[in-house]
Amino acid sequence: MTMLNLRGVEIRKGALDGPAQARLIEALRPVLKAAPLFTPTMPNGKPLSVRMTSAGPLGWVTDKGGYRYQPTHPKGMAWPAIPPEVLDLWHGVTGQDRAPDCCLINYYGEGARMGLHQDRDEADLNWPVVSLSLGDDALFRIGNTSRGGKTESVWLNSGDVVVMGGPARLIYHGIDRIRFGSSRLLPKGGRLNLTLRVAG
Ligand code: MD3
Ligand code: FE
Repeated sequence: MTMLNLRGVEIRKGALDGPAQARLIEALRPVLKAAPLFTPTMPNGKPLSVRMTSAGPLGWVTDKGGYRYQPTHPKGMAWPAIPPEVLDLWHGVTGQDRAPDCCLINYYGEGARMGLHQDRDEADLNWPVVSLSLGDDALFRIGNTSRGGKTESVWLNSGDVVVMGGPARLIYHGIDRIRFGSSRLLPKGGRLNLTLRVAG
């Protein structure tokens, strides 16, 4: 495994091998069945290109009511539990005893992207965020703790883990594009990104 540190954002290239990635996809299958991906909309009504769902006591949603963490899927049911394989990843990477209460699942189909933003909807911003990339390659952009200024980009591949802690926790970041069809991990192509957080 090779490690890269960009502005305090720790990128663990190849943290999960092929079989471990396949096991995670299997573990996520019932989660996606219980809590189907939906298309979130910005508070202004504009849809995001990324589809989302969550696992755990809290999930992140955005709609005309704004951005927030809530205990239910937009269709009304509780989010499914975070699979043990995913919790193991969090504990292994962070060394924290406390479990995350949110696993946000982002799905990038062809042409999907995520604009530069900060993650600051969590109650305590001192907890780290752990991200796992599965499927197609994605061009990840890292900026600064305030808007504007120079940015740096790095390709994230399937099996890469990103850890954001300390001052890097408040860095602007986004996904410019994916290389649709670059991986065969997901039968329909695209990219799944899991972000693990202590949100509540
Ligand atoms: C750097 N997701 O869900 S994951 C998000 O690939 C999000 O779907 C992207 O940004 C994705 O909020 C990027 C890597 C990541 C996640 C959170 C961060 C990088 C971060 C928080 C602070 C700094
Ligand atoms: Fe983010």
